[in-house]
Formats: sequence, structure tokens, C-alpha cells
Amino acid sequence: MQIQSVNPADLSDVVATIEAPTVADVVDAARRAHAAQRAWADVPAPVRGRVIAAVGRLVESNKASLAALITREVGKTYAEALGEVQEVIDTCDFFLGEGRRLYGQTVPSEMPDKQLFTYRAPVGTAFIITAGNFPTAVPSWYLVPALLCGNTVLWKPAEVSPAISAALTSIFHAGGIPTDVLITVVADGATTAAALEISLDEGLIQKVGFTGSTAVGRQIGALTGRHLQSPCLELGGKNPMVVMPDADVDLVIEGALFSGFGTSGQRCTSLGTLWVHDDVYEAVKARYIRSVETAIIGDPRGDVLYGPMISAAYLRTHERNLELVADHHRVHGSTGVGQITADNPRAGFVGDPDVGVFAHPTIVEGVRAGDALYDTETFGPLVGLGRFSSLDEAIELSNGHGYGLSSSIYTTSPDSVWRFRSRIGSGMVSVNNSTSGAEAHLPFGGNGRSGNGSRQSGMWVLDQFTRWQAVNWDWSGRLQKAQMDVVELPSDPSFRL
Ligand code: UN1
Repeated sequence: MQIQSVNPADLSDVVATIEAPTVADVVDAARRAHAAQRAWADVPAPVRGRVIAAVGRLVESNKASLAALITREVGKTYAEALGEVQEVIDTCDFFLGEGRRLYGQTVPSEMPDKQLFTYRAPVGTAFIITAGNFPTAVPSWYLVPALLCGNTVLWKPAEVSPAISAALTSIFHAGGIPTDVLITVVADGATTAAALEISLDEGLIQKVGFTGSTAVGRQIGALTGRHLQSPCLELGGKNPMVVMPDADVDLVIEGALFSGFGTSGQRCTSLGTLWVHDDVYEAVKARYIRSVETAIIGDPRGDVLYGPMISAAYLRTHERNLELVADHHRVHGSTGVGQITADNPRAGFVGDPDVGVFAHPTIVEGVRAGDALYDTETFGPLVGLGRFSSLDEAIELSNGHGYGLSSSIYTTSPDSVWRFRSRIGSGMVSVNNSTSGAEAHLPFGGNGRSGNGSRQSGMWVLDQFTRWQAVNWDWSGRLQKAQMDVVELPSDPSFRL
């Protein structure tokens, strides 16, 4: 069997064709990565840090070609693709110095001639499964810290981006990562699931990282739980943007346009529902509709808000989600809904829509709790629009579906900011900024249906790829029993001034 990727802006352009691995091939790769781990962990951490530095510089010098490949293989606009590659560089820049830190602590002991320490020990071999919407940046959030910490990695990228994942892997290898320390296998879901289960059973994998749907995240959570492992899960979102009456409406429109429809709405941080206070509802609605209606869509190499869907399968999912539009909803934003074609045209489209898989932007007005669209992650150019009359109601609507990845509030009131921040359930909160566009050195992750509380990025991800080892070293020459052989100095509890 073969796996083939095509340019979603021009389906006649085949980008890569690879031989699909069997379950045995993937397990064999896990075995090789596992066998390579001890030697990699023995490489001094500062040396591993220098390898990450070399990888970062290589990504930087290949930035334009990597970004062009992202645009070609998954249809991301070139400007966004450059941003995505920059996120890989930022991640390398952040972690190259960690090789010289990876701090542990020295801790005093209760007893003389004894000392306590903590060390960060690598976890082992990580099985990393990532999605097609961020084919380099999100993988780098796992790969870079995992490798820096002394783990080996088996990376299973999305089937839609085999050329990009091969390019990124070759950059890691060119930077000095040994071949078996990072092994990349592009496999389908069923093969991956079967190989993961066998690899866990054989004790080849000590950490699973997964970015993708909540449904698959639950399966991985159950599987790894049986092996007493806690995976790093980065799952779906239904990210709310709350607009208070004192919001700067220009900012709101800009933020809601980009986070709702940038990347064709295919970010886990994309805007799910725009919740607008009654007092400004009509004004915000009118301006939002106008901005979406006039946004330029089309060839992702050009100056457009968004290009095609990642692949035909993503377009089909979007079309299925459009069936969730109910009678009490009203649809706005374009000259049609669903796929953009010559027969279902989009005003101002750049290029030929018929050769790719492009979708109209859709605003669904009238979303309320209880609607399927209220709590379904749509992962496409579809944004819900709803209203509220108090901040308490907005917070309830924002939390009520159980997702908790990203959220945003637009207001000039410190009181509203504080109440929202302290009561919203999401792992990431933006104030007067959109739901997407997290910086690469803050903890990234969600709660509830969005994840199991694990965090990627910045120093927080070190807890995913290392385990604390507590060491006590006694040179007294006798067994000093903790809690029992501790010297007690005399004190006078009855003393008063
Ligand atoms: C994702 O969609 O899985 O915060 C990640 C953002 C990007 C990463 C998105 N930096 O929008």
C-alpha cells in the first residue's frame, strides 16, 4: 500500500508518494529507537543542546524552502507557513540553552554526613503522533525537548504531510541527531494504533505524545493508562471569544477574522464561537459579517486570508459540520456555503477554485447552548455567533461544553478581565487578543475535553520528558534512619516574653 500527498490547492500536483509501513515495520522502528536510548542519554546534555542549536540554525537557513513545502503540501498560506517555521526555530532557541541547565536541586538532609539531590532523568523512548495542520511547529514542541532531555523518539506525523515530515527529519539528522535517535514513520491510524499497543506491551515506549481529536486522545489515554503511563495529550477545542460592551471593536473584528478563518479555521486554537454582549451585538455582527464577506480567499502563495483545506478529507468534514446548522440559525459570510467552485463561486477568489479543495467562510448566527454547533469542534472555516447579557452568562457559555483549550475576552475593564481569567476553564486565556497565536515559550495545553492537563512548550514541557529522581547519599558510615535518628535540640515551649 502507498500513502500519497497532493497539493490541496491543485489536486493534480502530487507532492509525495511513499510505501506505507506495516505494523511490524513500525514496531521494529520502536525497537531501534528503544535500543538507541541508553547511548543518547549518555551524551552530555550540553552536547545535546548544541545539536539542538545546529538543528535550529539549519531550520533557519532552510526556512523559505520548508515554508514553501508547507504551503504546497497542506495549503497553509506562505505568510503563515513562515510563521510556523519560525515557531520551530524559536523552540530550538529556547531549548538549546536547557542543555546547560536541566537543573536539579541540592536539598539538605535531616541527618549529618548525608546529602539529598534531585535529578531530571529522561523518560525513555517517546512515540509522538502529530496532526497535519501544524506539520513542523507542533512536532517540534515534542521532538526538541524530548531529544534534548535524552529520550529517543519515534515520530508518526500525519499522512497528509509525508514530504514535510521527511524534510524536517532530515534537518534533525543533518544537525547531528543520530539516525535511530529520531525515527519517522508515516503510517495510517489503524497501523499506528496496532503498533503502539504492541510497542507498549513490549516495553519499548515510555511516553506517548498525541495532538489530534478528543476521541483518539481518549483511546490513547485508556491504552497508556493500562501501562501506568500518562500521555501528553493536546486535543480539540471550542474556543470562545467574549466581547464585552467596552471592547475595542476594531480589535475584535481583526482578532475574530484571523482566529476564526486564518488557517481555514484548522487550528486547535481557532475561534469556535464569538459571544457578543447584547449592547454591542448588532454593531459587532454587522462589521464581522462585512469583514468576512470581503476577505480574500484563494491561492495560498498569494496575499490571502486563507487557502484550501488541508486535504479533501478535511473539506468533507467541514461539509458534514455544515449539516449541524439548524433552523433557528442564520448563515452569513460568503456568496455560498461549502466547497468553492466555479458553480458555487466566492467573490474575489484568487486562482481557480476547481483545481483544489477550497471552502467558503461561514458564520452561523444564533448559536446557543444545546445546539450541536455549540459543543462540536468544527475544525474548518465555520464560526458560531451568539449573544449574552452578563459576564457570568458568557463565562457559563464558554465553559459549558467542557472543552478548555484557549479562550479570549475583549474588554477595557480590569474587573471583567480578572473575573474571566479566574473562572474560565481553559488552559490558555487571551486578553484583547485572539484565541490563536500562542507564543512558543508559554505552557500550551488544555483541560477537560481538550486534554489531560499536560502542557507543552517552555520549561513546563520538561516534566513530560523527564522524571524526577530523588537521590540520598550518606557517607556517615552507619545506617541513619530517617525520621527516627534525627537529633532534636532542646526547646522551652512555655517561654513567653
Ligand atoms: C495547533 O493548532 O495544534 O497558538 C497549534 C497557535 C499556534 C499553534 C496551534 N501557535 O495558534
